[in-house]
Amino acid sequence: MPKIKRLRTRLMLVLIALLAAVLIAVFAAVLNTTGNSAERQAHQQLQVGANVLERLLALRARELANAAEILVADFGFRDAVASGDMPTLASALRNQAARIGADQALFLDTEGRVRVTSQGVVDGADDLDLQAMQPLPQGGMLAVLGGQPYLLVEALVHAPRLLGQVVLAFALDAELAADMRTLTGLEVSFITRQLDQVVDQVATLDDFAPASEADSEAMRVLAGEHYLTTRLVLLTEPPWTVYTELLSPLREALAIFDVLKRELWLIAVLALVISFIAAALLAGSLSRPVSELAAVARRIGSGDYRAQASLQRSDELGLLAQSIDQMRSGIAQREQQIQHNALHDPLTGLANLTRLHGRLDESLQARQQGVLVLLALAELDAIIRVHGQTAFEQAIIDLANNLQQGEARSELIAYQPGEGFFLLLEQESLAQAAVHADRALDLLSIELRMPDSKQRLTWLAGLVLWPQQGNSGDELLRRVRMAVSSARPGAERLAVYQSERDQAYQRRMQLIRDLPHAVRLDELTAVFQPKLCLTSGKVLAVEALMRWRHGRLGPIAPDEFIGLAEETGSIGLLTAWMLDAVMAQLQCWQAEGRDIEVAMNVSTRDLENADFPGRVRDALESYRVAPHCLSLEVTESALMRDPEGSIVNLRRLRELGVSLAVDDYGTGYSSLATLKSLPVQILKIDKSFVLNLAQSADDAVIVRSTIELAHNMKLQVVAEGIEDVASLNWLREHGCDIGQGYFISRPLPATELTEWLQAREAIVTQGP
Ligand code: G
Ligand code: G
Ligand code: MN
Repeated sequence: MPKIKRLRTRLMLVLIALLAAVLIAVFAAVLNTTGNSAERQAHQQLQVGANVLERLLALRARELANAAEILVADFGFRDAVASGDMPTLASALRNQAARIGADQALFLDTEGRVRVTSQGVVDGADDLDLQAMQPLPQGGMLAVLGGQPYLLVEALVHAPRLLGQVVLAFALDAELAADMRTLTGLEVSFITRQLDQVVDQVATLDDFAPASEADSEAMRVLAGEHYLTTRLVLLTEPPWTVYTELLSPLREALAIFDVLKRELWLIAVLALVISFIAAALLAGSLSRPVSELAAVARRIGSGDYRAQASLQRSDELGLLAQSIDQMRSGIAQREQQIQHNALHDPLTGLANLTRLHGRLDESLQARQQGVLVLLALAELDAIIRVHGQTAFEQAIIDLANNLQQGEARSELIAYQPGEGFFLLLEQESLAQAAVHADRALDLLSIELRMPDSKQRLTWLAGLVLWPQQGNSGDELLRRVRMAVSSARPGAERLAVYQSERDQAYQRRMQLIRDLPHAVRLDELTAVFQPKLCLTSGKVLAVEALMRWRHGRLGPIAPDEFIGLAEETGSIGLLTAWMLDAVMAQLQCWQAEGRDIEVAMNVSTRDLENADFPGRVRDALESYRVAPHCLSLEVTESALMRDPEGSIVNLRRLRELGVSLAVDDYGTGYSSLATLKSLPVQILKIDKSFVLNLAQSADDAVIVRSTIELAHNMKLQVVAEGIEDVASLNWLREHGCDIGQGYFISRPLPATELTEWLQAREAIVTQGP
């Protein structure tokens, strides 16, 4: 937000600063021109004033001159002069002076002495107190009389000879100054100086003080007022100077501009206020939609796609709003897609495991009950292998549609590649769900038609009930998988989860996980069980059997882990380990000079492996063990599973000189013909027939015929599982070649077995 605020204030500041600059410029220009024009006006006024003064003096001079001429032309006056009638002269002078407004009227005799003035007859004869005199260009003279300036005119009195002269004087006094002021509107002063001493001064201004003579500055300040001045010199006769100073007050000239200035100020203030408001509005109109858009963008960012950037504007901001709106709907669409993808299987469009998981958890939380069904294909790998992934996926899509149409009652149908379809049946009992699942199985069990083949798909169903059989989505999923893994094609195609299986399953999983590490962790050992030759009573052979002591679970029976190793492919590791252990033990016994045969068990996986015979040969060579000391036992069922496949390896093993035995004979359903075609020399009758031999007539029949049969096929017969002396004797009597069983000895670790053998040999050599 601070950015936006700055944009707004910046806009306003720029606009107002611009306006202020313009106003200042206008003000400066106006002040400048008004100042100039005021000065010019004042100047003109001064010029006019000066002219007026000159004219006034000229006019006065002419009036005085006329008055003087009239006076001296007057007969009576001349007569009075001639007769020396002074009182009459004085009265005539007074009358004339009064009539024309002269300040002085004088009569001077021919000697130039003052005899009569307008005030009266002068006693004696005074010289005129004239200090300076200079003719004026317009006529008349300017003179300083008694330290005061006067305008003088004279006229000679002839009667007919020159009798004297009349002088009229007009003072440049306050009265004249006041007249001038009225006429011109200027402040007027008359100054009389003797050198730089002001001898006389009159002025219309009270506070007037004359400037020094040198100071000819045009502008003066008097009593706080500005004046433009000009000086008009009337007389210069050193040491006397008379001049007039005219002052034109600028205030008046400027006063007419005051209104203009006031109006200008008003306009400026108004303009500033209006532009401030306008700028605020404009800035607001820019920044408001911007912050609106920013708010919308923020809401979109936080995942709220309902926020609509709807600015009804046709400018760039409107365009931006439109674009933001498009972006919003685009993002919303894509996010919806992503959300959909996250919760749905892309192939079928059904819910995926994540969604199913969520729904299960929800249902559990809501304390509801229901059944989860997993519908899995029985031979998934084989079908994909045979028909190809594409055809399989097409079939799955069709099946998904079938299910959706036929399974309207299911709350949720999910699909997980590699696993199958899940049905979530809420509020259903196990029995209802079973019916349901069965119908779904029928829907799914279609015939897969290929151009050259067709195959009916076999589906299995696993069911788990909640909340009784699990209280989390995870647990339910794990258990429904377990349930389906225990279902079998046919009557058992529907399996409900059972908890004991769960524990067994867990253990199986752990064993499968840990098997590959058993070798590295040194958890395997080999034990050896003697095989007794029933004719000679000697022990010339032993069977090596593997033992696994699991780090956490303790001893694990081979019946449990060998099968798992075969299923998961770890058997190769175990066989390799066993081969090593057997060879090392054989080498050991050879070194002791004990000539003994060791039989080890191999699985079908080993026989399927083309490298296996080579490995056996290498082991025999590297341990320098004679091949006839090694015997390999293969269970009958393993042999029968793929006789043709194993036969090549069996032949190669046989060619090495190793002897081969059919183990657990009687448990598989081997045909005599196949048995005959295999390169085996030994047949081991399964212990299930031997354990109860002495008691069971049936077993006796089987064992006896097996011995006969084997002998007919030139095979050596071994009976394992001899647990009592009766069985041993029975077998000896019926021609069995070799016996093996707890009665003779349990499987023993190598050292114990060696001791056992030594103890036995001691008895045999001593003789029974
Ligand atoms: O002796 P015991 O009950 O542990 O043997 C159980 C089964 O495990 C027997 O069928 C036996 O053949 C098999 N078995 C024991 N050791 C090995 C072995 O090293 N390799 C294979 N493949 N099977 C073995
Ligand atoms: O590989 P084969 O299935 O042959 O392995 C022999 C199995 O039989 C081994 O697990 C061994 O421990 C077991 N066994 C050997 N002798 C007897 C016996 O007398 N009684 C019983 N119950 N099992 C035996
Ligand atoms: Mn065996």
